Amino acid sequence: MHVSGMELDEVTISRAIVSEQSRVLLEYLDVDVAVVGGGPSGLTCAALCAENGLKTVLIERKLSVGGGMWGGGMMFPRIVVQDEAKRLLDRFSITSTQYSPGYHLASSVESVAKLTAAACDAGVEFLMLVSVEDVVVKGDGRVGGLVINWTPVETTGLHVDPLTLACRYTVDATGHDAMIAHMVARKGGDLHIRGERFMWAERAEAQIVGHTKEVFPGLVVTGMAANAVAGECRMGPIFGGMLLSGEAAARAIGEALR
Ligand code: 48F
Repeated sequence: MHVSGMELDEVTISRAIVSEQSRVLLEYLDVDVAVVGGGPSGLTCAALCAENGLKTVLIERKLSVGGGMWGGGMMFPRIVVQDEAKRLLDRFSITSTQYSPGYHLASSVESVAKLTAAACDAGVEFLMLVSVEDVVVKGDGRVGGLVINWTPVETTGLHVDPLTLACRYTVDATGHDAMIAHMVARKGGDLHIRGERFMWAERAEAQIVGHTKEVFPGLVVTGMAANAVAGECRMGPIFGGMLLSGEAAARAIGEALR
């Protein structure tokens, strides 16, 4: 096959991919912010950190970002956002319509796409199919790095040692499981995880920004991870709190690193 009279060489294609991603991986082994989890809160946080000029990497264990947003509510690909967060839909150019006063409807597919596009435009780098399996905590008592491995290594149980990256701040955006917070607590870090509570959308949404904070030196929690650590309720397919929490996490890190 000829494109513009040029012969395509498979090895050149391979070399381009491997050399560029190797360069990116080397460059991003030392970052300002490592966001773990590419759901709505993680994408929002990463996009805003990068917009603030911070070198930001987003680590996602799956093949695609978006987390629990794609599925909307029970696979109906629509999400609801309340008045308080409507400005964030607008900020990311996500189309919405008012369903009834205070309830704004958006497509979950468009929401994931536009949050992801904003993160890309801001300069976030993505490590896909990579799982965080542990944290680095040294004498200063801070989470100063993350231990990463390919997700298929984890899922197949292969005995392959991981690699490590350094970060000034880690964001636990891993959703309901609050994976990073659990890693810290399990290994003896002074972090008490209260565990997520019942469905109560009004309460969960009202409290989530308050729960978005540095819960252990160097570790900020956002999204459902923030509510899980705080012993707060869940909210189902209303997503305003996820966007507001991602924004609050980026703000907290920006202030801490200023
Ligand atoms: O679950 P998720 O979408 O987190 P979120 O931003 O949003 C929660 C909502 O989707 C929904 C809700 C809102 O009403 O309740 O559930 O808090 O996205 C979490 C992402 O983290 C990835 C996971 O694959 C998902 O995409 N993840 C989880 N553990 C790891 C990870 C890990 N150890 N390493 C890398 N990525």
